Amino acid sequence: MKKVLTVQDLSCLGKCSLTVALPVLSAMGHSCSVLPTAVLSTHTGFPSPYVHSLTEDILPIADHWQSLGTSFDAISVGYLSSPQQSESVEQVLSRYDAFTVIDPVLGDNGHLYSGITDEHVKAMRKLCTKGTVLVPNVTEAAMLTGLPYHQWADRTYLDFLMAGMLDFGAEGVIITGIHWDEDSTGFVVSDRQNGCFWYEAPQIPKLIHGTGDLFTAVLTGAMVKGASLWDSSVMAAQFVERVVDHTPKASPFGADFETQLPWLMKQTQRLDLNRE
Ligand code: PXL
Repeated sequence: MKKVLTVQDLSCLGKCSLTVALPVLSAMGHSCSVLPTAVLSTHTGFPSPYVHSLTEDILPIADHWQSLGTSFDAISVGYLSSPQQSESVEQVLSRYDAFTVIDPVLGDNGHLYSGITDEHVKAMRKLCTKGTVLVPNVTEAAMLTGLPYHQWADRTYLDFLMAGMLDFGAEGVIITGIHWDEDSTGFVVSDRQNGCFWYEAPQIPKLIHGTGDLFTAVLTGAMVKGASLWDSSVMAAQFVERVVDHTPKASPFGADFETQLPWLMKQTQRLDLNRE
């Protein structure tokens, strides 16, 4: 079993972050540990959530783990509730020789999430230099690279976004949530050896919270098993497509991903068989 640590918030209602990463990584057969960055009553897509940041708790938790001689094969980092947390998370990452996936959670659809400041964006730029793989959406890639946000992506624009993201030094970058046109969505992947690959699928017009977190969880779970960046991204995208398809309507309460865990387990078994 691979050991995976996931660093992100616990939003108590409205499935996202830890409440989706844990079940997904467990279903993929990984032993999962958590480092919560904050406890929120709901994610910040609901009005006025109660937010309790765990900024002061991150390092004491990591110190205890260090005294136990822990190790992780992979670490995934998601939502941080303050810019100061990026310093502590950076320190945690430096203690482990682990494959690191960073989803620089900052915003979507051209806007920062409620509570995310310019200082937070700056701190996230620094943290991004520590990732093996970065998984921003188009909005986050624009914020991080300082390029303007374009709702409709063309390949020249995405080439610029991708080049800017690769400048942070990661081995691979996936830019998610691309709107190619009214009817199609997808992502672009680039790793330094194999160049750029584009993925396109029919757009399902439903805004559902937490789909980016589901994508990153599956991607991390597949990559830590040794699957390529491209194969892992396709598996993650297909899982999210199925989940959105099986969620009855747009909802801030999150996606009905639970119904698709058997599919994910079957795909994971195929991955394991291919690698034997
Ligand atoms: O799904 C991204 C996310 C994670 N965590 C919190 C959020 C959001 C997006 O709104 O508010 C707390």
